[in-house]
Amino acid sequence: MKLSGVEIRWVEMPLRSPFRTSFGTQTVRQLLLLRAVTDENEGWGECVTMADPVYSSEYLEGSADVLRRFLVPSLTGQIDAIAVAPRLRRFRGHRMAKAALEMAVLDAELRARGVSFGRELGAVRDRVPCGVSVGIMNSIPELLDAVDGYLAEGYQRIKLKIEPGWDVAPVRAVRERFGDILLQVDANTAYTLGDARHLARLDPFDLLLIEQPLDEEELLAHAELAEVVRTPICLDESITSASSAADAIKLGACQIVNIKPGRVGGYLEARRIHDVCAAHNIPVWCGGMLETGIGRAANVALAALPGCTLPGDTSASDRYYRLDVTEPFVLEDGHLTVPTGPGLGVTPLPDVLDSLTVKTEWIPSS
Ligand code: OSB
Ligand code: MG
Repeated sequence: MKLSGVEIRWVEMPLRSPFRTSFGTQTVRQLLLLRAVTDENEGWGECVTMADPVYSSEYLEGSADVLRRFLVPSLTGQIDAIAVAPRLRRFRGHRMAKAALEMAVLDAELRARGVSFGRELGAVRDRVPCGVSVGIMNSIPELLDAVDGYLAEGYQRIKLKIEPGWDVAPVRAVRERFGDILLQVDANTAYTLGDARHLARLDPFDLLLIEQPLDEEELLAHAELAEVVRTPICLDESITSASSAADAIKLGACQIVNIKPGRVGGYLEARRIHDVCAAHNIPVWCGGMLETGIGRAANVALAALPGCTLPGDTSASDRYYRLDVTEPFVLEDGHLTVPTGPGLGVTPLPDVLDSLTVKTEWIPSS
């Protein structure tokens, strides 16, 4: 396959409600959609960087810049998806930008071959159970209302964003009000090892896991924290590759892994992390970055792998957006259906995509 170039679209999607985490409040999801044009087919990719470098060091304009100046121009001559990461390896970091480019090339290739993402990645289910990530709220009653609504819609697992000052009380309130639901928390690095005793106060609430309590570089501290708290530790930000996942497991820094394809450089590396974790009996689940229907299609395929034994942050389109760029993903009986068409199995609706696009740029690959 030969790549002629990539069209980057700056897309702005108003969120239905503000999403507050320990790293800030999102009201509009600004992201890049990539359209790879090859001699065989077109393929779509989604770059999950946030506008600001607050979740990880990557950010939207940085991704656009590295794609324009270094990544896309490296994909000259014959190229297939498996060769993308090796070609881009000499450029350090920028995993989300690399992931988006590999995704677009993989989609083009799979569409040409008539193979779906699910089949290519090794999906073993035709639908996946879904969880929902609930942001920090202004008050406990407001939180209980939000959780109540999501449970009524059928979500099978609730994840609460926490930070110092918003942890034990909201967890207790949700546990007391809703009883025996699947419940977990995500701190997005908001704590230090000095908070270990405080975090152990979450133990009585039988959480499935606590996600990324400490800084992304603090693997040893996570292992020490695991000696103090009973709640299983799950890593998100710290896991950037199959090799870092293997290290974290060996160190005892995590008992569960959140896999986000963007964070780890692509869906092919995401599958390797899945395999490493499966070999160590470490449960994994598919995380989310407030994706559009493009990223969601691929995430739902990943979530259908055999080792994804916990519900993921793969919520329906209407949890995020009034208008998605694809036909909406709709929750049915707490599940989303894994697309079966070639490649992602979905494409952006041209008029909707145009209405959400604020800028377009064509990057030739040579
Ligand atoms: O830490 O999992 C996270 C969203 C943006 C950045 C980081 C995270 C999240 C979420 C939302 O928790 C997951 C989703 O529903 O897409
Ligand atoms: Mg997280």
